[in-house]
Amino acid sequence: MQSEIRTKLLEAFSNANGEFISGQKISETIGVSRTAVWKHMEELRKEGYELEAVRRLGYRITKKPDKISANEIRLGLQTKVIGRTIHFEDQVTSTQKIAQGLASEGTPEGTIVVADQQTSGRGRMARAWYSPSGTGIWMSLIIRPNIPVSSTPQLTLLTAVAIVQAIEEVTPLKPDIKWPNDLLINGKKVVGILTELQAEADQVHSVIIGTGINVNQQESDFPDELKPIATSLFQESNKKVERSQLIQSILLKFENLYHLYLENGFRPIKLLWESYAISLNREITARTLNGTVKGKALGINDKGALLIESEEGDMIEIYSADINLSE
Ligand code: BTX
Repeated sequence: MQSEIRTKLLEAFSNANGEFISGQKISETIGVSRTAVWKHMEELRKEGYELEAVRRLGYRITKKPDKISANEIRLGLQTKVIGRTIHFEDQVTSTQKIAQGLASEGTPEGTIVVADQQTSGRGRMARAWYSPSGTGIWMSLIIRPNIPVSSTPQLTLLTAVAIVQAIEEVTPLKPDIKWPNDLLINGKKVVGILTELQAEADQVHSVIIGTGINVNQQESDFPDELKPIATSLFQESNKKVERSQLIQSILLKFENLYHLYLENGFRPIKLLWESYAISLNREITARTLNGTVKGKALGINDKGALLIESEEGDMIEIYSADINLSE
């Protein structure tokens, strides 16, 4: 009951778009007494909301805490499918693990799993992803596209474009994409993407796209080994970013690009991706499970693989690797 009132209250403020709403109107809309409204306002204050109360005008929210919850993400979310089912937890081992369980149980397409903190966040090839509380976005999205397994790397690239667009919308920053899954600002990693599949033969059951974004960390918040290679949106812009707002923007950008992809194929996504990529037309070293390739990155093909012209002059397609850019 309590949380239902809270949801309605936040919804009323969200619909008011920053304008004042009278105590009377709030009490009518959510069906509680004016004394109860006042008590709930006090609760919101304790949670870190800043409220302005003006006689005769009523109340308005002037600042929301940077706290993420299912409600914060849902209120004001403009998508139709993506992010419409939200699983939020304060602490999890890995949102990927929870998303895999939900995907097997048949959760609707577009379900997201978001946590404030991960204790065993993971990157590719069993590497660890540092995911402390209160500062980052640790999120897994479940989708069920009707595409062959071989096309699924394209979704990592699509996600990277969606996140760049969202960061550009919410902050003054312009991240670069380093193939296949890193977003960098001033050469340091601010976002990592991990795409995992549930598939059988060539039939994709679900694709689970994990996104880790360093949002409000200061340099001292990173462990020493990450300080030289990692950064956050706050470090780069000197402005705190409201995580739920960035999540909403990512979900909307993703939904739009995903429609474009399902209707028109990978080509438009490829063009967008290339416009943000820093690894193209440069000498790179790609470390793959099968060895190291040195050469010039020429572009990506229609499957999303990186095309490298090796030092020996061969054209090589790479589907998974760690890339070093030569200076
Ligand atoms: P990756 O394998 O490309 O990158 C992992 C490497 O990045 C690590 O070995 C380390 O050097 C560095 N690293 C670790 N933590 C951070 C960090 N917070 N910021 C910058 N660099 C870091 C990238 O893998 C894919 C990461 C996906 C993370 C999301 S979070 C939500 C979802 N749940 C989950 O367990 N993983 C995904």
